[in-house]
Amino acid sequence: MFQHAIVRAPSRTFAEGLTTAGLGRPDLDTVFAQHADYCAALEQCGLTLTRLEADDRYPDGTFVEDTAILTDRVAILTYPGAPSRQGEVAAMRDALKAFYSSLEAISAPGTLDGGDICHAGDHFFIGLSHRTNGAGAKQFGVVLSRHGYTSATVDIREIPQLLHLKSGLAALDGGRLVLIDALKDHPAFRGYETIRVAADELYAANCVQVNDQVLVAAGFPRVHAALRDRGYDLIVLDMSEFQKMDGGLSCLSLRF
Ligand code: CIR
Repeated sequence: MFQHAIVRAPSRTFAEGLTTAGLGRPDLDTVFAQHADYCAALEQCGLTLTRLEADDRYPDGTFVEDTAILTDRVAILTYPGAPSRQGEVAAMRDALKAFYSSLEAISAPGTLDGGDICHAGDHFFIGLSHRTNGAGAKQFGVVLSRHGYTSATVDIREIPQLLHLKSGLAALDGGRLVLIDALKDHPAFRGYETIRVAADELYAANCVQVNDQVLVAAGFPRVHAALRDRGYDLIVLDMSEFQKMDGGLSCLSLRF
């Protein structure tokens, strides 16, 4: 069960962040409203929120997931692959000191974004992407094995729709995978029960289980039906403004 989440309010410079989506410029009032709804949903799931202050220097700073990976045994600060985002880690380091006695960290020449890390129980999938490089993935794998976790890498660099591995993959109940068709044949996912997401609902693959509920983006009825059929209780959230900046549900918090 998760008890806590760390979130960071969107900054007023949010619309200047990195994006490839081509969906237009986000409307700031709507961004703040959608973020408030997201935070309320986490609280509805029983989590206590630590809210980091917005920082106008970091337009992408609200996507806190990319700055750390939190596990039962260790917290690992990342070194984000986008230079404009590397300064975001400092505020996360300060926040995590209250919860973890020791912090590990990825360092140059390694780069790694938290969005590329998906864990199913004690096993981690590490996306090799245009943000997470081989050195970062290797450093991360070494830290994991020192703490008794296993891992496998998944190269997504040839899948243009995916910024991060978790843009197309989510793990539910520690072992059931929600994944897009483009990932279905990857050997790392062999043996797992899967819920498949078709290309036209790809954005909904980035769903998040928080205790007894699953947060899922609004507007993707087939993914909603597939999850409900398996008994999941959904909280459906409008994510339109975050989608414009390539961000999904998981990116907006760190849950632990
Ligand atoms: C970026 O390009 O870094 C941000 N605009 C979006 C980050 C999304 N994060 C995530 O998927 N974990």
